[in-house]
Formats: sequence, C-alpha cells, structure tokens
Amino acid sequence: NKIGVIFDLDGVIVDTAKYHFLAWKNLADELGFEFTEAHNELLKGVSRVRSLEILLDIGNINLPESKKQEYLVSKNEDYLNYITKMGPEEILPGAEKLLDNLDKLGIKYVLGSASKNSPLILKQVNLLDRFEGIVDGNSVNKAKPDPEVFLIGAKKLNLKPEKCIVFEDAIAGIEAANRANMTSIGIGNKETLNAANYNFNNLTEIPENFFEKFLSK
Ligand code: B16
Ligand code: MG
Repeated sequence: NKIGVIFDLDGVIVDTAKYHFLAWKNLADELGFEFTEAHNELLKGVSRVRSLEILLDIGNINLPESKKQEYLVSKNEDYLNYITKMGPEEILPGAEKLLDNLDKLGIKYVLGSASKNSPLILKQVNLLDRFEGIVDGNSVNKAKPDPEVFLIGAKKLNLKPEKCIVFEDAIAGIEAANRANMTSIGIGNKETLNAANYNFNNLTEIPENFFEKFLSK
C-alpha cells in the first residue's frame, strides 16, 4: 500500500514564473515588442525552447536557428541573475508543512519539473536534500504534456504510476500526470485545471489527512 508524491517546481513549490517573466520581457524589449503578464501565462510549465518559440510568435519574429540559440543562452543568464538571489523565504505557503507531513507519514517524494535549473533553485531555497530524486528538463526527451517526466519519477520512487500523486499548476502538467495514470492534483485555478482529479487553490488548503485515502487503498 505504498504511495509516493511527485512535485512540479514552478507554481507549486516556488513562484519562479515572475523571474521567467522579467527575463523574457527583457528579451522582448530588446527585440522591440511588448510582452505582458498575460503572455507569460502561456509559458508556464512549457520548456525553455518552446517558450522562445511562443515568444517569437507573439512578436511576429522569424529568426535563424543560431540566433535562437544565442537568445536561449542570454535569457537563461538573465534569469539566473534573479534565481541566485532567491532564498528559503520564497518557498510558497504550505509547501514546507506539506513536506513535513509527508516525512511524518513516511511517504517519499521526488521533483518532476521542466526546468533545467531545478537543482539550483531547490538549493537556493534549502530544499534540495529533502527530495528522494530530481527529474527535470535535463533528464527528459519529451516535455509535458508527455508523461515521460513523471514516469521517470515513479521509477525513482520505485513505485507503479498508479501509486503516484502529482502536484501541478500547469494544464500540460495535469495532462502529463493523467496520461501517466497517476492521481493529478491541480494547484491554482480550478476552472483552468479542470482535468485534475483534485483541485486546491494552493498548498495551504491540503488537509492533513489528505493522504489517508490513498494509503488505505
Ligand atoms: P528553465 P515547472 C517550468 O517549470 C516553468 O514553468 C516554465 O515557465 C519554464 O519555461 C520551464 O520550467 C523551463 O525552465 O528555463 O529553467 O529550464 O513548472 O515545470 O517546474
Ligand atoms: Mg509549474
């Protein structure tokens, strides 16, 4: 009756979307078009390469491959300037309490994120050592909504997919969890994440006894 948990990073454990926004906006400024917070919503949970494509579409800009590579590097350098200033105070409300609860129950957890910067971000907020493993943008071939990231997570947990519970804030992530045959928990807007098996506005809303029903199955 063992279960395990897989956490998305951006939008679940920390809000790095605001730093992605600043870095992408800098690039859009340089290219001469407006990039808004509403545009940024389209990039949540999406890989870095795909994010650039979406951004260039918004600006109606065509670039040669070499230039794209250059911008991917400069955007990430810019983003890292914000990330390296992060600290534990940026952990989202309810996240540490939830991890404490899982520790108490003996339920293991891994990370399942699209971000290639995941280890650095977890280190900045002092959470790196708590995770049983990290599956991130460096370890997958196919981005969410492909289930690959979560299926590798299940392997790290040594559990069958149906014994895994995924916390996600992005539509593509919920789809990936559902396709992996896992329990999906949508964190954020219930209407947006209506494909999830369970919905909460944020991690503070998860009841302490939430995992009981999965343990007794
Ligand atoms: P990086 P998640 C995702 O993190 C972000 O939501 C998305 O906006 C970003 O483009 C992606 O990581 C890649 O991040 O540029 O750091 O590799 O939500 O999957 O934890
Ligand atoms: Mg996310």
